[in-house]
Amino acid sequence: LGSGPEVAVFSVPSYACQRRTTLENHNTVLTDALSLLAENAELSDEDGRGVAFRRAAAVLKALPSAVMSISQLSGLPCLGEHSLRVIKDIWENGASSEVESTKVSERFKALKVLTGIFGVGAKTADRWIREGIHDLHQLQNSGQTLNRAQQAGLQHYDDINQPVTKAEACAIEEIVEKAVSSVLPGAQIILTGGFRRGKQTGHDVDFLITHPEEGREVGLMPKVVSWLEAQGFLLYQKTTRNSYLESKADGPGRPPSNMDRFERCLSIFKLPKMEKQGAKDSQNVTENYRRWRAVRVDLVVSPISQFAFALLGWTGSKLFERELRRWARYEKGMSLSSHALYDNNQRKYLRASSEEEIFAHLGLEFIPPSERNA
Ligand code: DCP
Ligand code: MG
Repeated sequence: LGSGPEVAVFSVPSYACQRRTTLENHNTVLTDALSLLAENAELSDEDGRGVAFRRAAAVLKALPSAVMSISQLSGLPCLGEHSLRVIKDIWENGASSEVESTKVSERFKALKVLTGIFGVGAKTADRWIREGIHDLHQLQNSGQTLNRAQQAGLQHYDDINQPVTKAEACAIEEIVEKAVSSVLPGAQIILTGGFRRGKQTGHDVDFLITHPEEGREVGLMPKVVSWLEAQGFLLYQKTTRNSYLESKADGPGRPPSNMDRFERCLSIFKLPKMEKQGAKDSQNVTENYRRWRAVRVDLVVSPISQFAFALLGWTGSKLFERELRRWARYEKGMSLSSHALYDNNQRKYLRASSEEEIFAHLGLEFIPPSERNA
């Protein structure tokens, strides 16, 4: 690795929402390392450190080529002392000792396994680990009471931890489309999340549902869920109702949290296996042979007046969303959520019927979904 002045110095703006980040990543060794440390921090209730590592990884993801020397990094934003130390370690020794020791640590491995259960977050996993539970076997023998989500999560653990393919996402889209058009003709659905950003796999499938006439979407979710249930497509579902209007009592521009308040259905789908997969599986041990597999699916219903905000908020990536909100607040004095954009200076909500308009309100160049992979 050279360090001569002949190597171009990279320059990127500091907010991820000011940058174009495609899925083409020229620095995967470095970003994988930083992402693992971010994940470990997030699982350890150290969100601040987690975001710092995520931001550092995102800067490297946005570079047009592989980093060849430390001098190229000098002008880059978001690379703190800790992240730089990790990068240097990888350069000098081929690997980061911190990353390698994290990977093999019992605590990290246990946190990964336990939070791999749908319905189990970092807090629950941490409590179980303190009680001596490190894996699924120990959990099952522990006598811990599991809620309905966790029971379903445990039951379908292997399926849910196997990445969802684009083909499976499309198959589910067809099913949901049929459900939605059966219960409310004219209603529209759109695939959001990672698949909208062009990813070929994901941990779940995210959909946004709306109707072009405001108000017609009210009561839609229970009908969609009933249709899916009657057709045998749901292994688990939990619907939470819309609570956005209630939250307005909290005052404009001060959302109680980053969580949005749409009517939302967290579900586990029973997806009939597709031809190719069925064929592959039939060679496996017969007791594992099933004609379906479990897939995590999120459904969200939005009124058309909030649709652009919901679409922007549900397309991700998570860091891109976080950066949009940070940009809005600190650079523009605005509050952005998946429901609305509030201008604290003008003391009014700014309407938008497309993502393009929201970027324009925020004074940002429009970044298409495929370039929001920060
Ligand atoms: N999101 C949100 N509020 C939530 C959950 C998610 O605003 N309570 C947003 C941020 C995510 C997007 O929705 O970018 C989709 O969430 P996922 O966790 O499914 O993330 P991805 O789809 O980007 O990743 P994956 O491909 O792993 O599913
Ligand atoms: Mg997703």
